[in-house]
Amino acid sequence: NGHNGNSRGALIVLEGLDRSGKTSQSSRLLPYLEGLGLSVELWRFPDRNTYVGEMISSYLANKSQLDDRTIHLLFSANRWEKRSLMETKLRSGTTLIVDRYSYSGVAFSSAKGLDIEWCKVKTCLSCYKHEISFVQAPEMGLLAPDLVVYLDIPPEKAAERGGYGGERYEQLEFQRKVAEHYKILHDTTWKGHCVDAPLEHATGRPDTVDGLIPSHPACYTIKVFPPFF
Ligand code: NYM
Repeated sequence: NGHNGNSRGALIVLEGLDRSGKTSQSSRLLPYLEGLGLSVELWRFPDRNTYVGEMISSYLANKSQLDDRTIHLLFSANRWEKRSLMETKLRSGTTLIVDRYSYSGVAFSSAKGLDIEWCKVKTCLSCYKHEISFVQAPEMGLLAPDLVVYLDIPPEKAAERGGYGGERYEQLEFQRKVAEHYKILHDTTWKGHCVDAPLEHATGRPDTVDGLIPSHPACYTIKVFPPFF
């Protein structure tokens, strides 16, 4: 019923480690949702097609060096530059499946151990734990997802899948840290929220996760989280 003019599209986010299967899952989810008669688009962050995205891409390819905070803010800026188009699409009834979003921003940057002092200077809002407050702050005001699916895979298994592509961050040791930080997000920020199936308002299908591949070869479990912002 995404086409009746009144209902907006749903913002569905897929998160997980590198090689966790987000791309396979999103390309599976797309035809599934289209089959339900919805208008759907597949997005991903970083969006490398913008000027900011080019800077990110060059950093990831080790062709440029950037301070950890700088790249953190570029990832966030890359979401901000797509925000209004995102809102327009959702309001016009298009459902967006987004491969990575703010959760990647938080998990990857905090896995690098961003400076806690700067974090304190930037926040003092006493609403989030200091370790993650700075990295979350630039995300405030972006559109909250209706559904966040975390593809939980052991880092060792992800590393076995056809190897990493050689970009920055694609190393087992670092991915282990990222997994820990996704878990910290889950145990702190996400804790206490309850899933109220907001997708129901958006598409009438609270069970959209059915479109994913639960028994995808390898061993992740799919966790569904509510949005944190
Ligand atoms: N990444 C992605 C971040 O560090 N912060 C972010 O905010 C986002 C969206 O970029 N290793 C990292 C995760 C990945 C890398 O993503 C490139 P992909 O999905 O491989 O294009």
